[in-house]
Amino acid sequence: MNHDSTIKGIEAGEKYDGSGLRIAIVHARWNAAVIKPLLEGCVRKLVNEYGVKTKNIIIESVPGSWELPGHCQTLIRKGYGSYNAVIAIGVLIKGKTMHFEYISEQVSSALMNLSTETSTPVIYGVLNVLNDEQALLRAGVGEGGHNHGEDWAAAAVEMGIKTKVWI
Ligand code: DLZ
Repeated sequence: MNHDSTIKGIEAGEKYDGSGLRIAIVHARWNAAVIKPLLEGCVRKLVNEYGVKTKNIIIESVPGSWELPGHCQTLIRKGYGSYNAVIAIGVLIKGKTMHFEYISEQVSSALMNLSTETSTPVIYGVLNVLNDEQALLRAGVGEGGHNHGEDWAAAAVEMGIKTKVWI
């Protein structure tokens, strides 16, 4: 029995038009074998399903997940509100030390604070997993996997549009 299989996931909702949006993606380079399919799935969905123009998708990388909040903040501030949403992508895999717990907690809070303080949707594309297998399945690699990068694209477009109405 596959204990990873549950009823989790976003309900299919309204189909949003992302053709007028500018989206920034900041991804970590740690665990690149997982980051790559997540990033590809995310961009593919933004372009093919939501009509976001390739020229309006800005992709930057940082060394690891720890650096995600700082660089997302830089882009939001230096971009002077020109990004309708920022997607932070990282993969944290639990090891034998407390490293995972410290980074995971801090990065999560920092991304949430950044989003609420700047009124810019910051999409939480950080996987916090116990092992490589869990990470790969969530990047759509392997049987029964699902690419969470696609869900982050959907969240970015929906929140980008919803926020645009108010700002
Ligand atoms: C150091 C480190 C470790 C051990 N594990 C990960 C990880 O699983 N995922 C990740 O994104 N980054 C990891 N890093 C790197 C840190 O996030 C950070 O880049 C460095 O500590 C430099 O600040």
